[in-house]
Amino acid sequence: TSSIDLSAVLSDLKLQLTNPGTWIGSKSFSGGSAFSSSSPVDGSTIGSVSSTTESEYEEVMQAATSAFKDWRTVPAPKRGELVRQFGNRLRELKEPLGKLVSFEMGKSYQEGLGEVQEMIDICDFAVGLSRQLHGLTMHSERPGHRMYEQYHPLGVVGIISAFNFPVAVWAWNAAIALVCGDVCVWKPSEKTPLCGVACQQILADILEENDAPAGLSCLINGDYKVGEWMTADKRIPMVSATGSIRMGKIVAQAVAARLGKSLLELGGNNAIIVSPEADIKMTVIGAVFGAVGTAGQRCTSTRRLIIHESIYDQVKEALVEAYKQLRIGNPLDENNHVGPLIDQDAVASYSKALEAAQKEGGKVLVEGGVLEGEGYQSGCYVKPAIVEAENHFHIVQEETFAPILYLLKYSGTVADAIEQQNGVVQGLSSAIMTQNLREAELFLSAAGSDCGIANVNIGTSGAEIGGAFGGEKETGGGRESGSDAWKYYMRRQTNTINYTTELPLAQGIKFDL
Ligand code: UN1
Repeated sequence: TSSIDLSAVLSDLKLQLTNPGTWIGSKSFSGGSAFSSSSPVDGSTIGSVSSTTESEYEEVMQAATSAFKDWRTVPAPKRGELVRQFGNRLRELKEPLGKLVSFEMGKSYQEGLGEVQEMIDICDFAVGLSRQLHGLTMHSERPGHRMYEQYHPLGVVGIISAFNFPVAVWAWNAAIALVCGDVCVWKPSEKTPLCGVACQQILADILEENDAPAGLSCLINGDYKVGEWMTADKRIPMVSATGSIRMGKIVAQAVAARLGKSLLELGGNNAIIVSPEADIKMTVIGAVFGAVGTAGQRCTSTRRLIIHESIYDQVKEALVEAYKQLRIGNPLDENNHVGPLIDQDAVASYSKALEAAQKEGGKVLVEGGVLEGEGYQSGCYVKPAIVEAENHFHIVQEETFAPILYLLKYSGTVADAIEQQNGVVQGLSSAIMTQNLREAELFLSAAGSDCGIANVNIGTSGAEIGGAFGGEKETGGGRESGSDAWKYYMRRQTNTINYTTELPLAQGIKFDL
């Protein structure tokens, strides 16, 4: 099971070796220069995609804006019906799409399937939501007046997504945006463009089967310049961007300069606090999956363990033992735990981080290194490493998108551990392992974790779609996916209706004519 039948996957997903990169529903354009997508699994080229040209972008935006005019008046539950069908089609195509994700991005096949499952789940969530886009009613201070609020569709939503979740993060945005009455223009990562084309075609088929406007879902491809057209474009009221803090700052400033809205989901520097009252077995499972799952390339990956000194050696030894069991290799082989990094630039950042950690005084506990030879020809496979470090090290303060786990120590109470956990610029995910109710509740309190996600007795990664996903501080403040994240995809309107023959003014103001 370590290889995939690529031609079967491509044909199931209707992909070619040369694919158009610009799509309005199922209508495609390929005027721009092509760039190729290669697999970090074996280094092979999977296919290529054309870059979107400026005139193609203009066509996309015209189609999207005109589709919005129709879509916004379609009843929300009818919009939900379209998303329901999309979710069902994803159920049918779960295996080939999961394989493509695994092959193009390099995560394990199980995780590729898990990612498609997140798409299916968000579709189900969005279908239910389509009957619940409700506002509040208020009591007016004036007699014979009624006051309430409505949520209306917002417009064209620009989606910029990252390589590490090449299909799910788009689906979180698209499924919610579509039931909210918005239309989507999506720029996937340049590193995973075929996942983008595959998703576009699946949704485009559903649009056609329903005679829905093609411009409801558009795809554009290319480098940061293509992204800049969107961030500068006044026709796009909201840009939802997932990626690095560096990218997020550029997007936020460009969108804010025209007073648009941005929804940012940027880097994390996620820690698990391990209290003296932790269940060690659970801690090891949570920490190891969090640190090496997806080869450490989740926004929610566990980067730091903050361990109480009294159990430090015990946890350390258990981790070293667990790391010995890890099998690194082809992610399509289900015996392997750890697949490749996305590309050789990522390998270089990994190596640099390990060097930097040692220069700052870190002590390597589990040796890293780039793997060579049979099965590792792509040059993207690295060994998960563990380094004993201190929270203030520059390198520990940064998010390195690779399987490097820093062990930090705390003495004192859990409050000291929380201080270290919060002592970074990022604020995405966090966790505590403890069976002590007081520690757990303090961690979850206003004086506890400052992250958007805070877990007790599970790791930092693998959030469910039902909750709002995102984080604070330099993680960008956005919330996607479940809970009431949908509100960001709509515009709120307050309505006051007077059903009397008088016109009293609010605040008791008299204005007699
Ligand atoms: C991401 O890394 O951008 O919580 C998304 C998780 C996944 C989503 C991660 N459900 O780990």
